[in-house]
Amino acid sequence: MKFRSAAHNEKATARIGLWLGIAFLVCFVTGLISHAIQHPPSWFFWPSRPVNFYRITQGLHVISGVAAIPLLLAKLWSVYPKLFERPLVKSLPHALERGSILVLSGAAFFELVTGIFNVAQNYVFTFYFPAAHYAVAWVAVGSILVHIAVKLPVVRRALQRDTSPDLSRRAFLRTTWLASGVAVVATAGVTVPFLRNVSTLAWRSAKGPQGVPVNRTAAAAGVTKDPSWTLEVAGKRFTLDQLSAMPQTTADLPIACVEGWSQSASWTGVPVADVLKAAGVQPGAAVQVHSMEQNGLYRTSTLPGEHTKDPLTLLALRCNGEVLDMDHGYPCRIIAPSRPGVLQTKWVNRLEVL
Ligand SMILES: Nc1nc2c(c(=O)[nH]1)N[C@H]1C(S)=C(S)[C@@H](COP(=O)(O)O)O[C@H]1N2
Ligand SMILES: [Mo]
Repeated sequence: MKFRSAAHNEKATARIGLWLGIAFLVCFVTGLISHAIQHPPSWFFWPSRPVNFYRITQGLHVISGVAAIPLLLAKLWSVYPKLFERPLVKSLPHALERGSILVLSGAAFFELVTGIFNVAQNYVFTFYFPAAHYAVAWVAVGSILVHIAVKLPVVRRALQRDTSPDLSRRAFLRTTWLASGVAVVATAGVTVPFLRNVSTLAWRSAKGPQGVPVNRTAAAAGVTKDPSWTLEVAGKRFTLDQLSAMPQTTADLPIACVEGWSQSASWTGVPVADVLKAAGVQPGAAVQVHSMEQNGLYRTSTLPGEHTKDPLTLLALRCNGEVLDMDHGYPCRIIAPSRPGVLQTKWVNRLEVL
């Protein structure tokens, strides 16, 4: 079969492939960062500043993933006649090449589809999302590298060849860029403030109490108001009145959920460093944060020393000028700069020094 349509043309394929490669690279690197912060290897260090650093890397992760969807579809469309070429296998290198394309397409689809379901908080799949999404990312990147190595001569030829201006190829490319751009603009408002009102497909534009969305409500977490609540820090106990009487810090800090939304708010509370000091703990100690939640994957988190030292790492008592809503973690929660939302533990009742 010979396809003569402009879409099925090496130059178009190579151009789209280049952009798809860039989108996947950004997505992969930002994904690795997010994974490392949540499961830090011993050599890993994540700075607490700038305060929006994680918000930006995670925003890029979601945006590059969304942009990759139209690019992947266009790329497959531009090569699909080749996918049906006969004979299926001509030689060993040819078999490897085809095999890697099969693995690559499968892994890429898996990543984009599970990612979209995840940001939509639609956990239809039975496997554990983070582990599967992380593992398949390596498969995708490995097969992309094989694919690039195999196709490099073709790509070079295609991008260098001085073809006469081909209006229908340009139209195909323009449609692809447009589709990618529309997909990004329609969703990026979940994390980019000035697009908030533009992104009609944003999965999280609904505001929660105090102007901040809620990921897990107190009811869902099985947490209720406890009049006898105290905060235990290295064996010492603090009442809410005692915490409220300590010097308070107010700062604009974002919640940047790994599920792809982020939003800044004004938080007021006691720096964790001050609470640790009041309990006689060495500054810069790493801390395990515990919450009143009994079950649930996110009822505890670890605050590394870089974060407990930072004067903007707060045990927040107030949000946007009001006493913390029950759903935002009343009586107190962690809000630390440049940290995934999943580690901003709510309903805190104990800081355990590690
Ligand atoms: N104890 C506890 N804290 C938690 C969670 C949780 O399930 N349990 N969810 C986390 C997640 S995933 C996010 S994104 C933030 C969201 O905070 P918010 O609901 O106040 O917006 O809280 C974090 N803190
Ligand atoms: Mo989250």
